[in-house]
Amino acid sequence: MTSDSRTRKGKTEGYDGLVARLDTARGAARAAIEQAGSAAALEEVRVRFLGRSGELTQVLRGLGQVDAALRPELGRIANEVRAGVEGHLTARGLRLDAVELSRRLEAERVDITLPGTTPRRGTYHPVSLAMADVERVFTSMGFEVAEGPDIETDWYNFQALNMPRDHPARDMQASFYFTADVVLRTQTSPVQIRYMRANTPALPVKIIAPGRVYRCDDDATHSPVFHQVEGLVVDRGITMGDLKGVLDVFARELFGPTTRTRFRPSYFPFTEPSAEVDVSCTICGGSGCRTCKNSGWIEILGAGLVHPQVLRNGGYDPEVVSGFAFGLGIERVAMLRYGIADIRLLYGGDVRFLRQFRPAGEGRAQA
Ligand code: 2U9
Repeated sequence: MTSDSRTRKGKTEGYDGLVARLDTARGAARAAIEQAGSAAALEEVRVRFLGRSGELTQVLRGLGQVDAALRPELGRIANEVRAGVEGHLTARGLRLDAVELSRRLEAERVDITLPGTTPRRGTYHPVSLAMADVERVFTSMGFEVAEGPDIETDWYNFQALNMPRDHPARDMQASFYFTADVVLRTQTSPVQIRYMRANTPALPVKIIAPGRVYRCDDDATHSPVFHQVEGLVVDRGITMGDLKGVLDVFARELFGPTTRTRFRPSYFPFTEPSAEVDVSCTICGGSGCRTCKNSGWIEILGAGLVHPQVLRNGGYDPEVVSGFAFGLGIERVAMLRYGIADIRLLYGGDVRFLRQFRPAGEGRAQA
């Protein structure tokens, strides 16, 4: 036997042996694939046969030993086996996925016939409801909403409104001071001063200033923190008649179309003349009851024509323009509207009280 024929024979045996090994590997792979019961097990099978040191890969490595003439045929067979194994792996994988999906669908089945849990809805605070109502009425008459800081300087809160440091009117607004010059605003009037100074000489000024105010007061009808809406109109030729017209519309819109108003003379340092404004009793309509203390009237607003010096402090010339202003406490509106006797109920945080008011976005309050 020549060395050449020995080599040739070896290579020929290599060919047959490799074909046999391919066939065995194909059968073994098919059996292992069918037995794999999970995606992880299937992956192990893939590595075992097709991985870097897998059985099929080993056989393919042996290809180099084979007679060059036989190599293409052997390569074709090897590729066919590999493609077959890959096809089996894919098909088995898809079946396992389907089985897993139906297992999960079964395990996670939702009983859609069960009644759901209704989310508990919040309610608006009665002060927010009253505030929104008051804002709605004035904005419908063309008023713009202006805002400003809760912490004010003494000048904006008092001096610009004709209340110098020793003025007795300051006693009616016992205040929280940070320093001699910095104070928690006792009314929203500084917002209107700021607005005028920022916009002068533009006309008309027609704004409401809603917001939180602070006074050193605490009893059944006074809270140290409460809410006001103040209004200001400045233009050429504004009169007390304009003020009466606006507040009449306001009262009817807020308390109903039969509501009447009554103006009584009063005094405020920032308005001249000044008035206290009553509405016919919202409970008895004017015949007299407990709420109106048998007078038929309920005081709801303060108002007047803006004092010339206050106009000047806002940057407007009182020889050219005039204005009216008014103010009301929102807690008082809420208490009247919902029959609340003690202001402290509004700030006690008792949900049994608060839940009585209408849920967000629903009809009127159930007072
Ligand atoms: C400027 C000029 C004048 C606002 C006004 C009142 C009368 C008033 C009270 C009502 C109940 C305060 O919450 S309350 O205690 N307010 O009586 N407020 S006139 O006058 C202004 C405001 C701004 C520049």
